[in-house]
Amino acid sequence: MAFFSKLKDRLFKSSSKLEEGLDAIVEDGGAEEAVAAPEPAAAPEPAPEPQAEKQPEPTPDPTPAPPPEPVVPTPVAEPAPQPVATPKPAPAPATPQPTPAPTAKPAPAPQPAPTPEPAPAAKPGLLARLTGRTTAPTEVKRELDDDMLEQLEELLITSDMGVDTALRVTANIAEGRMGRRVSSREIKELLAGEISRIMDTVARPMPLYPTKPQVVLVVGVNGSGKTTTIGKLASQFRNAGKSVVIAAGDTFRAAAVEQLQVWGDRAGVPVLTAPEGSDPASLAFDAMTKAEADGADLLMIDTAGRLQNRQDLMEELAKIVRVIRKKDPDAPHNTLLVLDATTGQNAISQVETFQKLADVSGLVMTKLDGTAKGGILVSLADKFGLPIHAIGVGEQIDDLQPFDPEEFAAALTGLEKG
Ligand SMILES: Nc1nc2c(ncn2[C@@H]2O[C@H](COP(=O)(O)OP(=O)(O)OP(=O)(O)O)[C@@H](O)[C@H]2O)c(=O)[nH]1
Ligand SMILES: [Mg+2]
Repeated sequence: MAFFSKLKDRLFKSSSKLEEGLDAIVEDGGAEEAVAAPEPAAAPEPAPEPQAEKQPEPTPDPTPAPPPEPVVPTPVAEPAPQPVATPKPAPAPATPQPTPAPTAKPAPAPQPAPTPEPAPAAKPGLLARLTGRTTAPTEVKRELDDDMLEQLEELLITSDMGVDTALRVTANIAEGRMGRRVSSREIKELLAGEISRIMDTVARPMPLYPTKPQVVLVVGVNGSGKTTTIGKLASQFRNAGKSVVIAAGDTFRAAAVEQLQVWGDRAGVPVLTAPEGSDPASLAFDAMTKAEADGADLLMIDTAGRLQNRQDLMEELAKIVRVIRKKDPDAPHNTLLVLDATTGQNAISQVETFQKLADVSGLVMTKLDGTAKGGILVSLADKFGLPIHAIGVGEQIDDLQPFDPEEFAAALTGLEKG
């Protein structure tokens, strides 16, 4: 319950955009029908006649949005040690509960003025409206045809799902259903099913190994959320009973060290620093030595944000990796690439670039709150298959959640569970 409503709440921009788009597609060319017993597939009908003047019927779900609930921090990975190189299976997420209709129904898309020709199908609805009784609930359905599929593809592409993924998802939805009349809820369910199928294989928490210290190198372009994510992760690992050390490998900016120290204080984790402008690789080496001496479970190394076109910075990252390997040839044991969801399709080229430079082992997608580009995650999962360890849904310490494909798909499509 808590998890789903929070994600839905946070993903509001994405979901409302997709949700509204899907509703509009079904409305556009759809016709209101009485909600009947499950229809037999494909009752081929002539082009649906515009019906007598209709007021958009309010759907009977004016449930107010639930109040924001306190965050339940869920460790991204389980503390129990695992044999090296065996990724842990996902820990059971805080059992999400179906949450009823958190959003108001968006206004239906404007419809062309219909001709006042009474359609036979409208009878019960019309009667009900005249008598003020709503004995026969109705819903809009549209025939799944090429036009509708094209609109669906476009919508998915604008939600940053990427052309290839959008085409494949749409084709899967179409398969065996052409000519069938579908409601917007059905389309949302089909879409959510496709999305969660793609995402299922990549939803994996960061694996933990018995190695001490397990070195976690955190990389990404400027401002993607590396430092914040380290703070959040350190806090979760610490709560799960791990001893954590953070190395402020961003020696590029003095403010970066201060920022990390603030996060270290919040998480209750020591932060190792070096003077501004000093060599981050030698800081990383010193941090390894210290973490070893302290018997720390995890060493998280923050790095300076780098532009993909800054060759010197990119080389610096490679040097950090070389140097820590002198201490432990298997390090870093995890290389997390932090991506900002608001950058949309640009995330694709970031993954490609960082994969060349470092052995990226998993992704964290930040800023999924407040973006209309949540579809990028589907595109990344489809294209690279890299594990998605966690998602950032806010700036606070608890705003990092394990990635749950079903919840994500439901939140993204605006599917109301329950
Ligand atoms: N809304 C939201 N903001 C986030 C999230 N994660 C990080 N931020 C914000 O994004 C901004 C940049 O985050 P940082 O953690 O400093 O990013 P960084 O990658 O370390 O940046 P550089 O060190 O400059 O490369 C900060 O204002 C964070 O509060 C998130 O999940 N949601
Ligand atoms: Mg930073």
